[in-house]
Amino acid sequence: MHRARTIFKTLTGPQGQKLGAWLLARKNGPSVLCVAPLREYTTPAASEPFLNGSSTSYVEDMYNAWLADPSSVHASWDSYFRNSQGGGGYQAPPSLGLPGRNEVAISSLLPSLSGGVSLGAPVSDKVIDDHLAVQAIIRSYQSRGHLVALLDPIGIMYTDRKTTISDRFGGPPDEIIRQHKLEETDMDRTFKLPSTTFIGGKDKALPLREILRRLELTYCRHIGVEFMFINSLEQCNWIRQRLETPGIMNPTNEQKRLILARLTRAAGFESFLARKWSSEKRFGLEGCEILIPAMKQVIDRSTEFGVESIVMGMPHRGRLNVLANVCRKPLSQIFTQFAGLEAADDGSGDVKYHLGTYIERLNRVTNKNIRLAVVANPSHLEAADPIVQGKTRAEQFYRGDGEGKKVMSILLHGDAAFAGQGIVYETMHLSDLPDYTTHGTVHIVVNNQIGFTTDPRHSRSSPYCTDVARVVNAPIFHVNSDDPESVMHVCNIAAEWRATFHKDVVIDLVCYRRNGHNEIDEPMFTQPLMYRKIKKTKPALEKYSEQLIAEGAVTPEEVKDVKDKYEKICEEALEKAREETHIKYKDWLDSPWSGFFEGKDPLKASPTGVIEDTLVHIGKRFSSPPPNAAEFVIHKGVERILKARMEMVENRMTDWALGEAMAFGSLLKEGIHVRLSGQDVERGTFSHRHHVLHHQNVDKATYRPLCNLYPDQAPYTVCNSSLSEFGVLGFELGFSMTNPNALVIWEAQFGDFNNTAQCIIDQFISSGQAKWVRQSGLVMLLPHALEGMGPEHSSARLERFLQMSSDDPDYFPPESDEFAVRQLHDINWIVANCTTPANLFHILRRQIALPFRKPLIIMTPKSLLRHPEARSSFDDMKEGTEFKRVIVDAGESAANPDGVKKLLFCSGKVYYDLKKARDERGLSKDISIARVEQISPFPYDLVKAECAKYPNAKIFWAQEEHKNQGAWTYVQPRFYTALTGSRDVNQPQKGGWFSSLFGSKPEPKPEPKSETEPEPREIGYIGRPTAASPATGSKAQHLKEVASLLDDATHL
Ligand SMILES: Cc1ncc(C[n+]2csc(CCOP(=O)(O)OP(=O)(O)O)c2C)c(N)n1
Ligand SMILES: [Mg+2]
Repeated sequence: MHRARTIFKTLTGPQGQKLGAWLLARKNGPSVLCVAPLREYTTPAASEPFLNGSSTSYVEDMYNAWLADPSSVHASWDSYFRNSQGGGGYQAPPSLGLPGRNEVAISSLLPSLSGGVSLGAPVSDKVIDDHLAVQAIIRSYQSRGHLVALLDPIGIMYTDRKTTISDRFGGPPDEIIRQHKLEETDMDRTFKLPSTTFIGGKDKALPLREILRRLELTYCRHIGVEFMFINSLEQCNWIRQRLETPGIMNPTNEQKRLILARLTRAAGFESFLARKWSSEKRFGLEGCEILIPAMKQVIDRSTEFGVESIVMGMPHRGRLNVLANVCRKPLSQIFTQFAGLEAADDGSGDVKYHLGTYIERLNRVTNKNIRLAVVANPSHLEAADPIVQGKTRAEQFYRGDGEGKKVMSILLHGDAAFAGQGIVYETMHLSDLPDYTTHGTVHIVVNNQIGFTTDPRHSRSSPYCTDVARVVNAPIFHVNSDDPESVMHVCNIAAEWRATFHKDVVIDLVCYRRNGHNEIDEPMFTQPLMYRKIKKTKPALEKYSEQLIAEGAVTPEEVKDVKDKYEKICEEALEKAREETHIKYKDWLDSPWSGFFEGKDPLKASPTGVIEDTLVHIGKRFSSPPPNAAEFVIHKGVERILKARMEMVENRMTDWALGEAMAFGSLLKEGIHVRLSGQDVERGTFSHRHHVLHHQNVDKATYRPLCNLYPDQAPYTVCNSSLSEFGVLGFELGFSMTNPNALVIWEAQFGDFNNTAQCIIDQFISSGQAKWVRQSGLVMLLPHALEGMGPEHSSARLERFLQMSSDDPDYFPPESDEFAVRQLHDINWIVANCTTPANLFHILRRQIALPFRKPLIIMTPKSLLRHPEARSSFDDMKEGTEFKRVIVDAGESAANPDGVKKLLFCSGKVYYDLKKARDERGLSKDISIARVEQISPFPYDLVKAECAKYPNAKIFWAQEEHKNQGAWTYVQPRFYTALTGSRDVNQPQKGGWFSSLFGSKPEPKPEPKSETEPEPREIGYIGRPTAASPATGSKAQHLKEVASLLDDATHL
């Protein structure tokens, strides 16, 4: 109803309404709505009386041929045209507009239109109105034909929020019939076709009946297309041509057999699993088996257009089938996942319908090599979308595939998730941004008209689940998944669209879910009517087999043969799988870094210091205006910044921005691509960076100093992103997965905004390696510090990152030269809060120097960006220097450690406040301050040594964050371990299930045995009390809190 009502409205415009109503009124007569066999519309108009509208093109052809060579036409035409010359006989037909070559004007059709008006007579208003009405109807079909298209294989009116069963099958509703004014005779009048339709083929005019029939069959049968919102006429015409041209959808028998074979495999795979593991969850594809032939068609066609590598993302539904039948992952590996075997390699693994894969193989249809990757994903629907895009973009970038001709992405979606998840929108908005585009993605929606137990009418407010794609002008092809040939047709168009325009396109496979949400779920609890219908619906494979047998394209024996052969393949694979004793997570890796790990000592990092010449060179280039400074006008403020930078370089000093630039520049020099992405990163939120200089008088004229350091340097990408965290952080994570030899950095505008990307942090960054043996060296820069700016913009929620760190608070690893690197190797990510530009320089460079990759989370400063003390000398960055996990006090306290009464540990910006207060209060001898720069993994060894150095000092952790926030809860037990050694808190379970799983802990250190042995030293807390909010909104309160913190810290 909803769709029917909408199409009726579109047939408005005074005449359009009448004609549209007429069309629908004829349900008892030879209705144009009665569905003729699909391919009949490709036949030309039935009758072509001499000189009626549809044959005028023939006359014109003759005339043109005669003009070129009179002897080329029949003598009778020769005589006709000869007599007509100059005599007002034949002339190229006029039209209301300016007719193009070979176009037919309305007036030339007058005899057939209005019965007896002579040629050359003025065109009546009625004729013009009727023509305009016909044009409006054609346009209405193109715009809204999809609203009445027969898209739903189970006949549920899924866009209607009130009724669930379609009444379209009962004929058009009465309210549409009521309005008609035109008579039955109008149906045989011939109308000129506008240049915006291709339904005529070579015919430039058609009888109205035929126009409507062809439009119905194009737009209202099994394909419903939304494209008229696209602003480009070229693109609209492109689509119209591929849908409307008579004969465009005529698959050969060979193609039909291929579709059938693929459908057989898709269905065979699910039924094999169902039989072998009937109680296992697999999120089968039953009801949408067409997905497999569809994806293969998109891939085949894209390969023909030159694509060599496809990165795919998809949810649970049909995932195993895609791995098996699209990627052709060995079936035995898939079946092994059902056997409940232990893993042979590291990691905690994931369930089978989340794992990724990477396959390189020959495409048998195109005979070209193709690489297929399915990115591993968590249960969180759609979260993998930006990851796929980032990975795709990176592959394009490193291959120099600037237009996306070689690498492309395909994203699969469920109908409920596509409509419901905001990340879909965020990802869509990256699709056309210069530094984020993947030059077009083919989106395929498995639209089974349900999400778990929820109907569309309760899960979305839009008519279609795909409406989000309209924001990027992507054409949307809804297609009835029980019509395999229509599905293949839209797949071809989608692949060609992507290859032609390099823009996103959506295929909405309208299907059903034959089982419950998973195989052990009962759908009748909640969708009884729907499932009654589904039970009566024949599987698509059965329907299509019958169709092809009836057409004579295959024999029943062949159908059976294909089925049996696949069954045999599955059985053999299962036999092989049974021989396996372990599963290997590495078999499921989506981004193998071939060659990266080979030949490397896994515990040896390269040095991070660089020679002074390099620092000077980068510093000077970074501080210089564009080489053509006379013409390139930069802002006076930027000029001053550059000058100040240059002075610093001349004094062998760096501030924060210079330290960062030195890290980037030196990596670029070494051939490492650096990519910095995030909101306003080019200038820097705090206007400290200025990596892109803007000509003050010329639009788009920019200069990027770090791109111009060395002639043979690696590329530097710095790009302002869309205002998205979830999408962009995901994208950069995907980017970082492609090439280990790149430093990929995402910066949050303020650290607190990372929480809108929490899913990427939880599901991918912190746990990605454990679940999917996939590494990433992604860096997150999160501005963090309490600067009196209120509750927001103060906290990047350091505590959350630390809480998710996987190092054991009770375990002090064995001390050795490899202590630091081994800790890094074993942990899930690194969390740091640096206080000097030199340490920032080293920690960024260390990301690449390590023989493995770990995500790095850095709390970055705000006020420290310009703090006169937060500077580093070149001496701290030169060869032989390295990242300092802890920066110890080298001042007066260190000179006489025994006299020190208080040892303060802290991290980040608060150090400078503590130091200032201490020095101002004359306590430099009494209080020593150590900075923990790398908080996780915890520097047990250095903390232990520092505590030992000050035997008489009381030890405190000082932080500016509230007690339930910041690093305190993370460091507290670890200080204890640093001071007392490992503790076995698992002791009660010793020998139990957990210790058998994770191995037992080292023996605990004995408790002090005698009264003479000292009690372990305690660690005290100095900082704000617990609070619900990260910071106060009152400046006065903030200052009071700071004063109190400093008083506590300096109190002896
Ligand atoms: C972000 C998120 N929220 C909730 C869920 C729980 N969940 C799993 S499947 C599902 C229904 C998905 O429906 P749809 O997208 O239509 O896919 P289908 O299962 O129908 O193929 C839900 C709600 C989830 N996996 N991810
Ligand atoms: Mg669904």
